[in-house]
Amino acid sequence: MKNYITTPIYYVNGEAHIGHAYTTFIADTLSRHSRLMGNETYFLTGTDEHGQKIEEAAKKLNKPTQEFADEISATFKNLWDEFDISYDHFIRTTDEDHKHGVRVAFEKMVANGDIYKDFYEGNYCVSCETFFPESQLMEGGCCPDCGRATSIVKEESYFFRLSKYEKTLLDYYEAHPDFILPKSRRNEVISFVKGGLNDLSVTRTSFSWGVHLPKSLNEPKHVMYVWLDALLNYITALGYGGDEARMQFWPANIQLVGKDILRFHAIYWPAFLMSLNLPLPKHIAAHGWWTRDGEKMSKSKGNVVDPREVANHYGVENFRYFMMREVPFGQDGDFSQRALIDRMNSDLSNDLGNLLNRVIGMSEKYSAFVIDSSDVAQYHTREIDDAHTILDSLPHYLHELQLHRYLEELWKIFTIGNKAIEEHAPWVKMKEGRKDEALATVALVANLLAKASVMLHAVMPKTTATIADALGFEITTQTYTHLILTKGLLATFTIKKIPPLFPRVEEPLMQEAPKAMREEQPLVVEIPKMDDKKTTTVSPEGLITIDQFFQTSLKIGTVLNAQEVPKSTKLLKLHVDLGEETPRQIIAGIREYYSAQSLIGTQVCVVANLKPAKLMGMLSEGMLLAAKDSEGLCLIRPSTSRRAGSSIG
Ligand code: ME8
Repeated sequence: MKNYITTPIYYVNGEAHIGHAYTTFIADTLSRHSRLMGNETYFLTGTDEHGQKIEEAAKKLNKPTQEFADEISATFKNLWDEFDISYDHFIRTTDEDHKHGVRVAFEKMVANGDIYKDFYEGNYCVSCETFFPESQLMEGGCCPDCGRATSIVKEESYFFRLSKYEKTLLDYYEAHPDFILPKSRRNEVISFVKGGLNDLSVTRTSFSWGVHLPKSLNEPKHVMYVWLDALLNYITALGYGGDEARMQFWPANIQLVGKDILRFHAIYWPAFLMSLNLPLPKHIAAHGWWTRDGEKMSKSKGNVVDPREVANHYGVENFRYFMMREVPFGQDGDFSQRALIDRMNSDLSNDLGNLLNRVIGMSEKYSAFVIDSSDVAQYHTREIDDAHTILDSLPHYLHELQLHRYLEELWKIFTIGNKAIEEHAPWVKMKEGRKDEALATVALVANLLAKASVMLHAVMPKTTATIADALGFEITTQTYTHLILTKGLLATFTIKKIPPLFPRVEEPLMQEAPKAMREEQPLVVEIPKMDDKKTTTVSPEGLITIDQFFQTSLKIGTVLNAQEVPKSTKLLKLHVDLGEETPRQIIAGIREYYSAQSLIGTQVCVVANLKPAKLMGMLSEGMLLAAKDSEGLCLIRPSTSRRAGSSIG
């Protein structure tokens, strides 16, 4: 099966906030799940770069518009790359092949008789790039969507015959009850269309930052209305109007949007597609808003939460889990660190983390890290059956995009596991000499963890890969088929001991003040300096020999404890296990990037043979390896956990 999944393309009038991250996380989750099931999947995201709003934002900064768009578009792409978003294509509406595709579509609409020329006069909101009829304006002529002042615009314009599609659209909604998800949003679209559709002005002459009309029309003053240009990205990304090989992914399966732009996607977009004789997407799915103190978060209001900051402090996958688990799809949610911490401590640390630790611990004690599933069927069919009743119900929630329910149900698998351990108390059975029974319970729980990890994989890809690695298997389409579809067990597990995956978080880790209000401080990483006199000679080309390299002892360390250094904004005091008798004390200048709490239990790379130095009166017995660029600093860590003291090189 082919599965095409899209996010909106985001405006480049400011950097991404957690609202954008939310849509993108959901699309990434659906795409990863689809791939895991073996479907041919295409996941599209990108940036929307034309229109008066962008032109004005660039002007304010005295920058050429293209340069401004390049910069902001790159911040979105970099963030998604940093978050490991598995998009197949990142489209920009300033891409030449997109502009070409838009012109081809426009010509086709003209040829179909759906476009005509006239004059437009109306109240235009630049921020929303939308005309509003007088009747919809708020007091003082303000925009009903964003509350800003609108201005009267009269200009020559081409129009799209939206009114012609009124009845066809209503018939379509009727015949496809799950075209708009959640279903609760369907009525609002239907009543809007029933209220009557005016033809849509689809070109502008008042500014020039947009796709120019096809040469055949000889209208150099006109540029395309930004929403026509933007919506068409979903097909130009597949090569529409050019190399159309990827058009086989059309129609899209799920087009995710925020509720703010549902009207554009559920009314204009289908009408454009009908005009182009293309099939409509299967679902337009609109989620709610993330608010801050009850207000919609938006770039223009400046009340945004920075997703990178949340991810740096709490971990991107914990953050992702939280967003999907906390708020029912379609409803609004208020972002709070407290709610995130509660989810991490109760769901991740208590339910999932503890269960994993218990399996690892018991396998170490009772069976030298090897778990055999041979006796599970004899002692635990009930638990396995219960788990499969839950697993069987999951596709339904995914189909309805009820991700919070999906996760809520999935978590019941951990409850079954934790309960089995309490009820069957393997440690008692071991004492009583009933080793087979004890080991069967451990194997039951290992299998439950394996099954649940497979189903959690799309939400927390790296975390579940680490869990699978600790249990000695890999999450693939084959293991999905075996563990979930054919309800199989893994015959044996060879367990790896790993540090706790979800250390508890006690206090909020981020400062509450919005980003813009915080004092920017330059980073000075205070690290012990090499003793100059001891530095070995380096060749004129700056090359060193392998022996010189090996004079540096690099080791993996596990952070046992971490604290803020009083009176320092930059330093953290860590105690790091390097596999030696006593842990090392290391003073690191990383406080602006990492909270003390988030480091405990994690692994770092340490320069272990530096001459100890004193920082703010405290002895530092090593240095952490980190990478730093204009975006910030990140610690270098092993990709899977290693024994403390393992040498690097
Ligand atoms: O509308 N809560 O771009 P945009 C949840 N370029 N999601 C939010 C959000 C919030 N507070 N704020 C934004 C545009 N979003 C057009 C789209 S598509 C052809 C053109 C998410 O940068 C949500 O998905 O304003 C919303 O629909 C989208 O970002 C709007 O991003």
